[in-house]
Amino acid sequence: MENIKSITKEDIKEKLLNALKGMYAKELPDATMNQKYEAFSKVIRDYISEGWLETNKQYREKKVKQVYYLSMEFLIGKLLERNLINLGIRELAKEALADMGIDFGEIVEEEPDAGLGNGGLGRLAACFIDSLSSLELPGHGCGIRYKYGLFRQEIKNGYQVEVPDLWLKERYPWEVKKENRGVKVRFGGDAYVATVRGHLKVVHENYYTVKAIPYDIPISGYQNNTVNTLRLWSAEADTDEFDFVNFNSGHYMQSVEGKYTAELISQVLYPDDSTENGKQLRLKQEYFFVSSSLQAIFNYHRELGIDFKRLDDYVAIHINDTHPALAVAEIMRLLIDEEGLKWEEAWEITQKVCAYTNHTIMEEALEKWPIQMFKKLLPRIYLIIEEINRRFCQEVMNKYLNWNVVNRMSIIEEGLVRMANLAIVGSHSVNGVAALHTEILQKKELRDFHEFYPGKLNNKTNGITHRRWLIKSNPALSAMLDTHIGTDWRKDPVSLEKLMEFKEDHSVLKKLAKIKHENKVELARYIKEKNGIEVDPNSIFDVQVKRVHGYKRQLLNCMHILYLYKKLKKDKDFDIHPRTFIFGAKAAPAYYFAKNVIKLINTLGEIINNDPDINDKLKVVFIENYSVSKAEKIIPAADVSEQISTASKEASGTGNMKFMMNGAVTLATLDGANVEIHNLVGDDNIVLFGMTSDEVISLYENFQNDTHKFIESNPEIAELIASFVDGSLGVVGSEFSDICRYLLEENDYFFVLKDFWAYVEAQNKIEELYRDRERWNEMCLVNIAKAGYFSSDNTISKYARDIWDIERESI
Ligand code: T68
Repeated sequence: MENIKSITKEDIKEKLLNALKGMYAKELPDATMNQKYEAFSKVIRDYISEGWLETNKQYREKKVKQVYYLSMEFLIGKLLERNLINLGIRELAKEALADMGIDFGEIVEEEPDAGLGNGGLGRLAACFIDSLSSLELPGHGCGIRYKYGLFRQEIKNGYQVEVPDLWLKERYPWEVKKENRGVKVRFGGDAYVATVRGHLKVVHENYYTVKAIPYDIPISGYQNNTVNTLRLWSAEADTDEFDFVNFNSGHYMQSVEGKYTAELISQVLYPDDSTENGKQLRLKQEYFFVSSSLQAIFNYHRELGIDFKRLDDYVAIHINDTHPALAVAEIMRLLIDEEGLKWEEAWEITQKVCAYTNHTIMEEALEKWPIQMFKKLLPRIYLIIEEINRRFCQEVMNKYLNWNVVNRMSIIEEGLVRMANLAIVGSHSVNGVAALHTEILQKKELRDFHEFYPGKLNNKTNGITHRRWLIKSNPALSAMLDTHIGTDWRKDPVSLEKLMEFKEDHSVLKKLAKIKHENKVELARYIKEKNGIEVDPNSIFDVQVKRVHGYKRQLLNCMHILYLYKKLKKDKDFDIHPRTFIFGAKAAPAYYFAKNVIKLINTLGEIINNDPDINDKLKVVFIENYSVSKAEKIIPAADVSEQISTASKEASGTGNMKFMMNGAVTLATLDGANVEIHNLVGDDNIVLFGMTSDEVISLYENFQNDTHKFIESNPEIAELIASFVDGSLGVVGSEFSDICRYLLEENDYFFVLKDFWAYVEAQNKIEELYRDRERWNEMCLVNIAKAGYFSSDNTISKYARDIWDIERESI
């Protein structure tokens, strides 16, 4: 790999020694591993800084249009090795460290995982900023510097226990605090329209302010000079305001709240994935980072001297899910209150600047805020939203002359502010994240809007960065690809397709199988070390890693495992290829059903792994604290990728793409991006099962409480459910009460039972295919070859062209 900065090994070594001296006054032998990691990261950051300065300089001088990706979450994971790869010095650095007696693996392990996200949505944001830099596109991330990221999961006696994630315990070498770029965000107070010196003017007074301090993280591109910025905001008390504004005006309680609760805002990431959490602090977080990001963007462009009436020539704002939807109102506020524009002018610009991505159709994830709470916390913003809504409803009424339609589309309705409606009305583009998802939005969930704004709703299928999910996590496969298809795929992942030429080449197929096997050996070693479980790398590694949720149906997987177990118990000669079922999953702390599923997985593991009758034909492993780094270890070792959500419910999925890129075979429902995987690899290279989204949707339309009947006519299923409560799993009957309630009282809302037999059949097919190893290896090859389509570079190129209208800028 070329080393673009002409960095030498000697240079690295010298700089590392100097950094240790400068930062800790230590010589190498006395430094702790953490000090070595921090000093080494500082050296690497300095290499990146040159490009960072240059990138910012060029953007500023040329006044290029830049996109700001506003997201509550950036699940970036570890950065050190990523940065080395992008600088083109991974091997060189390894050698330099080895010369100094430092193990590369150990130093890399020292880095905390920046877990500033829940799951897919946050990881997507991380892949997107990675692609922006690698494609030399001017684009940055804006988010929150949570003091505590997603909780760390410990498993105690089979249960999930949540422990705070102290990722900032030591200093974080990748960030740069920019004290002088801080801004102030206003909360509370009173806002009203008044006549000031004969003019109508909006007054906002008696508010308290919170200081927002940016911490910038450089996001380097792959072997180019572009270094964009991930800007994360941290909340601090605004002591000036405490003393002078609120206190003197008699708002004692507010001032105290302002002072002592300010820091709470950026304290912790909400651990709810795909569910709404209507807490006031959450709304505060949302406005805090939206307002600070936009104020900083406005300050920057004011310094540049641009005409704000042409803001859309310089700026694109992306609203990642509804969490930053307040951007619509905040831009209006800044344009009207600060820049003095008229409403109509401001509105036209706001719509041109904003774009919104929808990540779910799940009703419970759609953010809605009670008016009273909203008004109290953000009175000026509420006034703006009211006016946006008044004008919008008028337009809808003019078109349809129908109150029902107005009520359905209104931003404020039934005492609630609907954030999705605000985002849609205020944006020029609204996109879904996979073809099927977008189609469902167009035909169902957002049908009224699709009709009202033809062309606004579009699809951008998600993607993943092949730099982390192949180059970094699977070096052996990457090297093998270089040998056979050359290195073009590293910069142009679609050219992975060249691998298709080798579809029938036995030696290439064998090499692929060998790499997979070695990755499995590695994972088996990890499992032995962490879980104390012996797993056989020759067994099928069948993996489901993702958040636990009813719709993702880990329960279906568990019921199949139980089914196999029971069969083996009844018939010791039952011939199956040995399987290792691997799970990794966090449950939202208050989602009791999900926690019950974790307990079930661990209970199955306990009983099956230790049952001599099973003779190692089945193993069940739960990998604690699933995270980006764990995913990097697990995914390259998977044979089977479980993507078994209830059709129509998983907007896209991105894990599915990572597995595919690493040569796992997808076992899937026709949901989210699985549909596109199927289209790419064809019937022969994926195993599909279950109801289609149309079938599921029509079942929901005529939902029948027929679960009991179904169980009665399926004695085998009845037997499986009975074993949850009859003590045969070695735990008391009440242990799985949440699961039983879900199946029996909530009528199996996600159709685990209805899809059960189809799933069993699909699993049999997997087994049959795996037994024909040549055929299986061919499937792996096709999956890798077609995975380039899902590179986030591909996705981001489309966002840049169709939504943001930004161009490549070589540095
Ligand atoms: C996921 N959504 C989708 N939400 O479920 C997944 N939600 O299908 C898709 O691939 C992915 O987004 C990327 O588009 C989420 O991950 C959240 O994490 C979330 C977080 C807070 C509140 C609500």
